[in-house]
Amino acid sequence: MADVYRIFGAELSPYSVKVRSYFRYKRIPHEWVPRTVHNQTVFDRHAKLPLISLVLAPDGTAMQDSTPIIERMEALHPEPAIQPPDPALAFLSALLEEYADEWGNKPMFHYRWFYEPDQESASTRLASGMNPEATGELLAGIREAVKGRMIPRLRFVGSSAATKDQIEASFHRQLDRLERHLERRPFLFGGRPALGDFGLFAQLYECSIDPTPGAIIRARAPRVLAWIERMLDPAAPGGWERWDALEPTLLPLLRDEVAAVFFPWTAANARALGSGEKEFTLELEGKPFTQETQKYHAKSFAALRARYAAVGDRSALDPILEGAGCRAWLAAG
Ligand SMILES: N[C@@H](CCC(=O)N[C@@H](CS)C(=O)NCC(=O)O)C(=O)O
Repeated sequence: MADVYRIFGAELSPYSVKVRSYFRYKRIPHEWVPRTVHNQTVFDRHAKLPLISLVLAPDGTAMQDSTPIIERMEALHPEPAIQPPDPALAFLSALLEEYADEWGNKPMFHYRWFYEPDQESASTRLASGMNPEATGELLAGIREAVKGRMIPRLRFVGSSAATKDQIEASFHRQLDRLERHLERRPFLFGGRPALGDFGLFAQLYECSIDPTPGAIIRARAPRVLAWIERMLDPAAPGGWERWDALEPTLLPLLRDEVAAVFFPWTAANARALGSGEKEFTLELEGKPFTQETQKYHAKSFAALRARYAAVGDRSALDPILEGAGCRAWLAAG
């Protein structure tokens, strides 16, 4: 048994990188274990789901799913805090994490598996990551198998020729809003990283290491790129900011992405799941957006609503959510 936490993950897995940055920030002794064919047995023994990351604690406890992993570790390692002390800002940070995990994953997955140069690049890195000794024809075969598995999964995130413009417009908007916001601060809520930073950076880090979205980030969002690099091993040089300082550039991200895209999509997914529909369509940017209903997302959305309901005094939070067009989505039955 190891005497430090072991994070089984991959450089190409946003949720793994998110957990790794969290452990680094907290200075929790850990070992990053690239998931390969060589650790299949130990992985299968501990993983309930075939998903990375998998964290094994020194006492053998296995943890999966990045948000609950972070929540559990927070109880043991509360310092440095990853949530602003202001409950309104702490909720916004959790909201941005949810947006990133559930919607921010779409552009990431879309760019990686929709365009050929990205397919080639990602499948090569995934194949050799899982099979470090494979070369030549063996590696080529594994790479084809990876593509054969991942490309059809585009439909799970709703990416298709019909929806690519909506997904890409959202990516550009997200980058532009973030670029403005990060002009004046190193992290989303000021001088130190919050939960929202860990979630959001991880999806964008993956974009930054893929050819097509990486070129877009380099061309139009240098501050976002610098923040992504900071978030790989974050330090906490400064303090938290107040809402009135954050508002001018954080509100546009909440309004134009979280309220305009993420919540309508979330609500449509939850409705479809409730009525047992396998697929749902909603209008985004004046065009239909169709995708398969996602179970996991409805669960995490319910957790977000419960978090909202648990905020004791919402007198500061509600006007912010109202102004951003987010409140009705959280409060509704
Ligand atoms: N909600 C989970 C998602 C984990 C997840 O989707 N992991 C992906 C990689 S990023 C995975 O392991 N996919 C299975 C596969 O590719 O076989 C979390 O936050 O950890």
